[in-house]
Amino acid sequence: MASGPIPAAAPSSPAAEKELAELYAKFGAAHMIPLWTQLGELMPDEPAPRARPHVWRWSELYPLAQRAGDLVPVGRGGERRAIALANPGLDGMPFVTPTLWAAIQYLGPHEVAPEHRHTQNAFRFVLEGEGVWTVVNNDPVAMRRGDFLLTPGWNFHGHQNATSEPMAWLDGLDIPFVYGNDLSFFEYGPDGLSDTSTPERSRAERLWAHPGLQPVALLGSRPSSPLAAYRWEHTDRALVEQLALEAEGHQATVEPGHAAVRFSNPTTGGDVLPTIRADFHRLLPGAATTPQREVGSSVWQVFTGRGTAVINGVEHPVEHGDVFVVPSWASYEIRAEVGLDLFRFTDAPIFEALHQYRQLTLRGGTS
Ligand code: GTQ
Ligand code: FE2
Repeated sequence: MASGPIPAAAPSSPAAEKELAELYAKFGAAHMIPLWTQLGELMPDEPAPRARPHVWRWSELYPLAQRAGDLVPVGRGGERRAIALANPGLDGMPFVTPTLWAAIQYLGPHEVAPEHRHTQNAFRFVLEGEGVWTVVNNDPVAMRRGDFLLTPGWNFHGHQNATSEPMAWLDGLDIPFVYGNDLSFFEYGPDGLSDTSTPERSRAERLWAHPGLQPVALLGSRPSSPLAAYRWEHTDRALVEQLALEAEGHQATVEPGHAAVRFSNPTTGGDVLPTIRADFHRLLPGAATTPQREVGSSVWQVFTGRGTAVINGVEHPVEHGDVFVVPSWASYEIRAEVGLDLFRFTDAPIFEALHQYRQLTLRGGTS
């Protein structure tokens, strides 16, 4: 760490300097560090994240994942052909932010990723393609374009590509949070999948995917959503309706031309996972989000369209599949050039639960 300012009462005579140097040496030997040399670094006036704003281009991510599909087998041990997006500010760790993991996972024709479970919470978001079933807690869940799928911590899960076409998707997990706090437990499941059937609808959806209706046999709040799949047709329809209602003069959108939905846990109305928030945004051509800052970090993926992510005043053009990261307290704003659909996930539930959450709307611009 950089050393901070010398305290006002620092002595100046050569003898005093020598005594002071000896004191610092003894601090070091005794594994002690004085606060006054660290204050600016440890307790900045406002968040000074090491994570950097960054954009990963789908046009670069996908071909590299494809190449991994050709060269690297998937199976027991490595478990997944998942390639993490590594934030350039995080010392070469495979972390997109200090709390979040984002990876592109690729499964070739008829490949199987074996079952395991871990305390890390996970989701999948499908940019394009179909044909993989993720088996969560013995329940096969189809993965298709635009779907948002959950794998809450400690559920056994594996994936199966039941088709002759490859499929890739975005994984999000709280791996860095669990790693940084030494909370990881992991267990292999049996080889192969517990259920190789390929139903249209999972048991989780048959139980939980009826708007506003909870099965009475299973009432009670749960820390993670029991709804394993949030289908694109529902997300899309909700956004279409918000924009239609806005056009009819009703209050339905976040701001003019910006519709958004939060994926939520039907047993609580809260976030889908204890550590991860996820939502989906639609901007009409020319629309923009209000510039703001929030603590914690977020990761966005462009689903369709084209626009600009302005992060800390820097304009990043983004399009289909591009992933970008907004570090803690960075100012950000999203502008749609053409109609723009975006998926986003954040670590906000962690910081809301700990009463550390803060957000600031910047009406006068992003500077
Ligand atoms: O699909 O089970 O990207 O366990 C990282 C860890 C995916 C998975 C990742 C995992 C998985
Ligand atoms: Fe996993």
